[in-house]
Amino acid sequence: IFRATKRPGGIMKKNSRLILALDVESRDKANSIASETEGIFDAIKVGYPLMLSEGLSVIKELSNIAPVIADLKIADIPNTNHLICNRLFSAGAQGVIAHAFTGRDSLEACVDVAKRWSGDVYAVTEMSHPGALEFMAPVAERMVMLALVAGASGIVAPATRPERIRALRRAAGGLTIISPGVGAQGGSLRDALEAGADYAIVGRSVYESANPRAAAEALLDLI
Ligand code: O7E
Repeated sequence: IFRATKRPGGIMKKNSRLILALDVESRDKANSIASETEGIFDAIKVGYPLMLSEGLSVIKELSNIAPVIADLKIADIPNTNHLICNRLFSAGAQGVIAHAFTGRDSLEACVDVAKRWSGDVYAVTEMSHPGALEFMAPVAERMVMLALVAGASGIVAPATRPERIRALRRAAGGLTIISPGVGAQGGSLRDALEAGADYAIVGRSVYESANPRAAAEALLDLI
């Protein structure tokens, strides 16, 4: 049952291997940080904080600066997932984040829509916070297998636990691994990349910095 229908690697262009998590709550702030750091990040991840504050139109705006990954951690029945993904891709997202725990049919619904838009789906397996050890970590490898079977482009694995990135990389084969938890949550950029992450996701340590461009460049220097 684990015959993979994956599109390994996805379509994101691998350059700096850094993704900016833009969890600010105003369009102006988002645009100014994205512009200041233009050219550094391979993608910008936009989530609930910015989309609930400013609406989906921020996706198109920011995608003039870098490809946008819409992070609503989609976790519903297949039909609803289908509708959500269509909204996000038609708003200009290049990728979406979906939970894997909802099961194969729900994840496949996201992948079906993504394929139509030539976009990416990244499946959440094990999250970076301590609470992820309660329910997610024990079944994370199974969720990676599900991501492979469903045809996702990649998975999300925790920079706070590089040994888990290593284990999930073994299960994930050629899937792209994007990894949050660097900086504010205590994870090390180098350790995450060395453990097998393709990209590190960085938020507060850049957007809360007095000089976001310098903070981003300092990360580049570490790679
Ligand atoms: O801690 P920061 O400020 O560097 O931000 C990390 C970002 O990654 C933030 O948007 C958070 O919601 C997200 N994230 C995690 O921190 N841990 C996870 O396990 C998963 C995500 C996430 O983005 O998942 C989708 C890629």
